[in-house]
Amino acid sequence: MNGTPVRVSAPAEPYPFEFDSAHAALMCIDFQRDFVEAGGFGESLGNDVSTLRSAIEPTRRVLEMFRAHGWPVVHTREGHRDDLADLFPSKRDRGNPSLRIGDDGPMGRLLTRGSAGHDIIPELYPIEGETVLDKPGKGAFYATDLETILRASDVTHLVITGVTTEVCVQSTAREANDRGYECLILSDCTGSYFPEFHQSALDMFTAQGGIVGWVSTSDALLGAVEQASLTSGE
Ligand code: TIU
Repeated sequence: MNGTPVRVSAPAEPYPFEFDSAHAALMCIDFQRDFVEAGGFGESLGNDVSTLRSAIEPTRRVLEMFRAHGWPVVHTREGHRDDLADLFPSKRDRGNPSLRIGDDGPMGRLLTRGSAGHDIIPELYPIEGETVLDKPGKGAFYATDLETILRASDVTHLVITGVTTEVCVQSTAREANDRGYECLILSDCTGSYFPEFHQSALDMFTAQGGIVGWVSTSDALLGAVEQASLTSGE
């Protein structure tokens, strides 16, 4: 709809997250088959990937809401160049895994751009007009043009979803916070292979008055946006 911008106040920890829709973007971090589906990179590290699935449906609802309003969406994908020239040996060899990044798996080469496993899951697949950002690291700002993209459209507030909570979501949120962005993580739209790490990461985020940012839920955000839209007559 791309109508008049609305002012949203979403219930959140440690206090309401307020933003002007003209300056907000949705981040969907690394919802890739390699992390969420069997046979991918996440499973090659010994993880039970089914633990991430609960984040998909709430994220789909939030994504639909951003699309309905015409608000910007950025999808990220962790992965490496075909020739692995951007893959540090430290990342390739850490943990001495049986399958390494770039090796062949059931969904093609693990965490390598162009392979089926590297792509985004069908449930949350990007549509035309949405940004797809490839990143070699855990944080989405490291070695990417994300900051330029956000500044070019005057984005100051980020709603963050994705996997995994304490790895790529947390790294991205911390990088964003240090760059002056106001960040809201939606707890039910993120997931970890370790439920206790999921909770700890969220707790660390909001402690000390919101030292890194805010945490809320998909329902709380959707309700707040609906309320704001009604009030503005959008
Ligand atoms: N292993 C794990 O929890 N996560 C990653 O390797 N990457 C992301 O979080 N995307």
